[in-house]
Order: sequence, then C-alpha cells, then structure tokens
Amino acid sequence: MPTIKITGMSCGHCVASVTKALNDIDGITDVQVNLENGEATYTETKPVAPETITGAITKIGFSVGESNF
Ligand SMILES: [Cu+2]
Repeated sequence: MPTIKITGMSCGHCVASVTKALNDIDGITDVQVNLENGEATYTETKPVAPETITGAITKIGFSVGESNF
C-alpha cells in the first residue's frame, strides 16, 4: 500500500484537510491519515503521478517527506 510521509499536521483539522485533498484526486480511494506518525496511506484505482499527490498536499500547506508512492 502506498505510504506518504507528511509533515506539518498538528490536529484533527489537518488530518481532515489532508484526507479530503487526497480523496479528491481522481484515482485515489480509501485514504487513511495517521496524525501520530504523520503518514497517509491510500489505494490507487488507477495510476496517479507522485507529483499530483505531492502537489495536492503542498497546495494546502503541508510538506511531503520520504514517501513510497
Ligand atoms: Cu491542524
């Protein structure tokens, strides 16, 4: 399962924002965001470019670290 490292999340609102941003990407479903370890996992229903995912997260103010897209 793809796992993204996200830095900058500090509360449930951040988790909700990241979850929505990822779910809104065409081809991504089953998004799970973990605040404690700063990770998000998801399922791809079709190939999604890493830049699309990184862009969606940085656009709302968070940073993406070492990830396994
Ligand atoms: Cu927050």
